[in-house]
Amino acid sequence: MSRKLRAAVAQLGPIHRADSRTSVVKRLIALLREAHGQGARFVVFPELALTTFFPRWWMTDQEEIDRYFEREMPNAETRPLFDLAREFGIGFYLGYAELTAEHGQTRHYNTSILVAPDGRIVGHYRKIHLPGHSEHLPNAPFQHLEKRYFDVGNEGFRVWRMLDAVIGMCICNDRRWPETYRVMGLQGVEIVALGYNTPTENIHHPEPLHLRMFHHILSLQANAYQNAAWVLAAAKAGAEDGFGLIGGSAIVAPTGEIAAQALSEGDELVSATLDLDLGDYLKRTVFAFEKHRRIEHYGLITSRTGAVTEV
Ligand code: CDT
Repeated sequence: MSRKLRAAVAQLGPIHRADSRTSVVKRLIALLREAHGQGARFVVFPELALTTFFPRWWMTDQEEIDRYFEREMPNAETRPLFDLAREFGIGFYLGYAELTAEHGQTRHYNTSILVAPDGRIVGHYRKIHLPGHSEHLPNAPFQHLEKRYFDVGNEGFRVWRMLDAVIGMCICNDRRWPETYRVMGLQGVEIVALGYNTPTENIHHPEPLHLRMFHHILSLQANAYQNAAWVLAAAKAGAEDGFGLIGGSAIVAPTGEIAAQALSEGDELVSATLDLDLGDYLKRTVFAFEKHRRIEHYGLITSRTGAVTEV
């Protein structure tokens, strides 16, 4: 008998700078109720789901920056979400900005958590591939200051067993890098959960708008297939204070096919029934890692960061 899991991605429309966390959590709760109505047992919320995508703003006052970060999770604002999820018996992924202290040092991470249906936080991931820049770009239409506001994640790409599935997490830009999925694939991942905030415009190069969506979905489909895993991707979408984010939240099957996709740029839930055994034939055949991988030829992947042409 194949293992089935009803799961959903909960896309959020824009969150403006002036929006309170309390108002955002009400929206998350409305999506959670909808997910429950559709029989979902696992819901993926976006990256930095509690606030606007603040790395677009240049800020120098650390107190102002720290207002976008959470010092504990759950906290007073998010507790109602945790409580209702536990009541419904729904597990979830939630992205937020984490402020913590490590060895006496203050750290800022772009974080996601995996919360079990009983309300326990079972997994924690800190974004590794931080995109953008750390200096002010006065001529750009907006900033992408993740390299300024966040430390690089220090916990690797891990997986957890929850809801009878092996679940891994990553965040936004991580989804463009095959290494992200392969490290999880080598731990037997069955579901990769991820949230994202992808601007409609590339501030570094004039890129046609349609390519933003194409590269997003291409990355999900290729990596789902190559690791025979489900990929559940939840966007924050629409215009936040006038700055556009792509939608396109999607559930992609281990075959690389799109099982469900959001149509709007607003709050929208899409769900699907995941057959967790669907990827097994790929793991036994074309992507039987233990038979076909040739690690003796992959050394450069971990010994070299940038491309060097020696010919
Ligand atoms: N949030 C985030 O990581 N956004 C990046 C923008 C990079 S521009 C190519 C993303 O990969 O979508």
